[in-house]
Amino acid sequence: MTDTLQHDVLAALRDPAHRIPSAWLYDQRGSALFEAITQLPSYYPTRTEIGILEAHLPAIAAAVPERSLLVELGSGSSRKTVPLIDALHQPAGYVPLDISADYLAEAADALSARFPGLPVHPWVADFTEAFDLPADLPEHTSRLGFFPGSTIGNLETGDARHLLQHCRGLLGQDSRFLLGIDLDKSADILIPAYDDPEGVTAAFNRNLLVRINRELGADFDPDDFRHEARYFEAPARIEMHLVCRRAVTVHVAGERFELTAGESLHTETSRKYDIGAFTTLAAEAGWSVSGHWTDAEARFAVLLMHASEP
Ligand code: AVI
Repeated sequence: MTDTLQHDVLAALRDPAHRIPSAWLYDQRGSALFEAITQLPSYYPTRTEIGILEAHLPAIAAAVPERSLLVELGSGSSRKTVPLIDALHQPAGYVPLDISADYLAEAADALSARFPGLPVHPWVADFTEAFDLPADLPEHTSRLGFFPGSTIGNLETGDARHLLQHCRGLLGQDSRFLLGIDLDKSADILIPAYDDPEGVTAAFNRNLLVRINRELGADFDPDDFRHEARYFEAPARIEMHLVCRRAVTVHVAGERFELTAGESLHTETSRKYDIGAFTTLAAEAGWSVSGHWTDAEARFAVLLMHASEP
């Protein structure tokens, strides 16, 4: 783990784009701060997606065969998973996938307690790489992938296509995939969602420097960096940056780096799709969109996809 963080941080500091993969934002404190972000008034995606699911779960569940196996990417917040399992017709089992074994065990225990008869098979997997499913799965008719939260938007387009393709292979013929995407919209809504007046997203972003100091013995002063959310139009996305307030010298793993005032570390990209563009991307990966639902203001969309014939 440390080796990979070190590799990614050194590579980012040596390269002028200074891009650090956003997965590193999620240490224990980062995950707690992200959870706090999902409750902020300006961060609309979580509550909007929950609203869409609440309104349309009966229609979604009706399109999923009885005794399907639910496979969730990221062991998720029970605020989305519990209502989905409640709505599905005799789900055969639940397979939450997560990179964090601790978080996974907690989420799986909570789900098992809530649905005592449901086989739950937690599975440690990094879905930014190729991954497998457990071998000892309960009998099922077909598989339903679930990837809520618009987390797919944090992947580069090519990586998103690969992940969808990989899931198509893992979930198999006649499978479905239920997925949330954040839609493009005015910067007046997007910027405050990623730069909230409470400063929680700024703390989430700066926590990455605290993590790097702790795990790599680096000497970043987080106060030297200002959080910035930038909106770009093509392709539509928000980028999070940590901008140097002044010239900074930093030491990481025995290497010394000079950053100038205004230079920034790019810590996350959050793609904002339109349904047509995402449908094309999904089709390239073997999925056809069979239904989509949005909120009244078309901020967020939930897509149900069906595996296309090979
Ligand atoms: C996890 N992911 C979908 C969030 C997003 O909106 O891109 C991460 C996040 N970054 C800042 N706020 C939320």
